[in-house]
Amino acid sequence: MAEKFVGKWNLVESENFDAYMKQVGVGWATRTMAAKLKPVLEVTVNGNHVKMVSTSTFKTVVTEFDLGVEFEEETADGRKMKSTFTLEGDKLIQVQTPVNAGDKASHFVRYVEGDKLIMEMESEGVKAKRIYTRA
Ligand code: DKA
Repeated sequence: MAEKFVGKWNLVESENFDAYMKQVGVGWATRTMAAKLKPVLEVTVNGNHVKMVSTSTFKTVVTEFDLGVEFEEETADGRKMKSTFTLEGDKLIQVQTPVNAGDKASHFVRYVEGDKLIMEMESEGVKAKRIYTRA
């Protein structure tokens, strides 16, 4: 159930995020700035509808979708993507494919373990992990 993800979460750990950003084409200046950010993520769920708001000093990114339905999103660094989120057991899976040639696809797995929300990120074998705790 997506209800597990509901609430406010603070980023506390980030592993290999720079390598992931480099893989998907984020430039040096944005990577340097993004590495220092501690976003707050707020998740709300209404039936099949999920809203994720990530707030940081860089920008606020709102990702809103129905489970199982593809939608267009723009990443924080401005890449245009098509994403589909599904629930597989307790895991929220996001498959992200680029709209524009040359951009890279990504696969994200989010799950809650105790008071932690874990986000595993992957693009063409380059993996990263972001860990949030309940605010
Ligand atoms: C997160 O939600 C990570 C989101 C990854 C965005 C891709 C790269 C953005 C670069 C500013 O914790």
